[in-house]
Amino acid sequence: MFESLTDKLNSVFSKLKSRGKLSEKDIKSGLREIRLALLEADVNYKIVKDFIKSVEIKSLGERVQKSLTPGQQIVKIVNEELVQLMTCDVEEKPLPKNRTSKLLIVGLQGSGKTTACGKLALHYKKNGYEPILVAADVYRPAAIKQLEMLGKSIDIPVYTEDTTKVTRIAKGALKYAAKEFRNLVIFDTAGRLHVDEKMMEEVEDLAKVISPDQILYVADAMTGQDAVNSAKEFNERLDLTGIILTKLDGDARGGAALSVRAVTGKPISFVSVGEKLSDLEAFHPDRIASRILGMGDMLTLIEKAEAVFEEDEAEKLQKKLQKNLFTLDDFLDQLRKMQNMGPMDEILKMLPGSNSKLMKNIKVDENEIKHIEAIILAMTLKEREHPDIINGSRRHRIAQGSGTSLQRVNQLLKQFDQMKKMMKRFSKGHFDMGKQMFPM
Ligand SMILES: Nc1nc2c(ncn2[C@@H]2O[C@H](COP(=O)(O)OP(=O)(O)OP(=O)(O)O)[C@@H](O)[C@H]2O)c(=O)[nH]1
Ligand SMILES: [Mg+2]
Repeated sequence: MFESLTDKLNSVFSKLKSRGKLSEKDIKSGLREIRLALLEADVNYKIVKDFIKSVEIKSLGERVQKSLTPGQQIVKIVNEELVQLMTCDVEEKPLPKNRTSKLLIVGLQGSGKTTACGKLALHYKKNGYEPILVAADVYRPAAIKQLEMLGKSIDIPVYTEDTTKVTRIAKGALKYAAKEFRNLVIFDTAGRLHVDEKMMEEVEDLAKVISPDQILYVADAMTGQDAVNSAKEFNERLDLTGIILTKLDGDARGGAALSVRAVTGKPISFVSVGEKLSDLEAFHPDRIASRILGMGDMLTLIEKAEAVFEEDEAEKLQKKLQKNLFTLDDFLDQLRKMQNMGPMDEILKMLPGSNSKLMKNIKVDENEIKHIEAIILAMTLKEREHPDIINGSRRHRIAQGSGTSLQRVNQLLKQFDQMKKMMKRFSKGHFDMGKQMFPM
């Protein structure tokens, strides 16, 4: 996410930070480079102009904090301006649970609407809502099938009707929701262009019939300014309430993320960072700014961890560690949960300093976890609980049974042992972050 923009900004910042004092000329040339980086990132040119102006005024202004070097001061200002750029003054209202809320999902073809409907349904289900999905994309039978499959995978009903009149489907869906006491109805619609008058009228009619609580425009971040411009056109017809930016995982530049709020005046409500239904994140301007500046995003990381690890789990683990009852099965369980947080390299990017050379050199091999899994599953239950009994001949058997090698089995047992020791120290409060960052 945003790799190329982050790299460029960081090279400007490291130049600025390497000097003790900054002359007006240094600042101006730094700003020129930031301007170029933003334009290359496909940020709207007018927004770039205003942005640079505002950073310039603040940088040359009097308010210089003594605790920061001039270079750090500029990074701080850029950070504040980035947050400002993506922040919407209108606060988004949470959806009530005591009546049926309606979400209308619209956008261009292939932008990720149907997937976003599935992601929203899962998100709200996890937050105590009872959603249904409605297939209002009636022109392709495959579109209805796709939504039905998504719904099935997360156990959420999908309402369909055999007609091409979307308003009729909508009325049917709302009746169904009322009958079944469902408090959230999510409408998936066909992709359309704002210049297609007939299709735009269709979605306007649909909006009139359902009077949605939210109309969310799904924009493919990878298409940069095109996404932003079409969001603006849709907004003029439909009065959007928010934007879902998709495919941010593939967006190295960040132009859409940085421009769309300012151009449309509407907030980014969610971002989508992968194809899996759990790859949806609430949008926080400060966290995204922090990621753009390569400062990581610890809060999102913690939330992701909280979503997969149960609340009292840490406590249970700690007890097990203290009593020396932490087994290889527990180890495997932890690894699997970590995998559920998303692709490992995306997770690493949320750590501060992830753009440093050291971090970039860390290659995560997802196959490694498959090997570990195979090795642990090839052990007997007793071996998993008491790895101490795994002697030479057992090691040979496990290597063969798992289709790996003796070396890998040895390596895993050693890692497990080290990890246990480290976690024990951690739980006793003797944790030295610097030395123990990468114990494995
Ligand atoms: N990498 C990545 N892929 C995504 C994301 N969101 C959607 N996709 C993929 O993009 C493709 C199109 O997604 P759909 O949800 O079918 O798009 P749509 O807007 O419903 O498409 P139409 O109904 O044809 O207009 C699919 O292959 C999705 O898996 C995302 O955040 N990241
Ligand atoms: Mg679709």
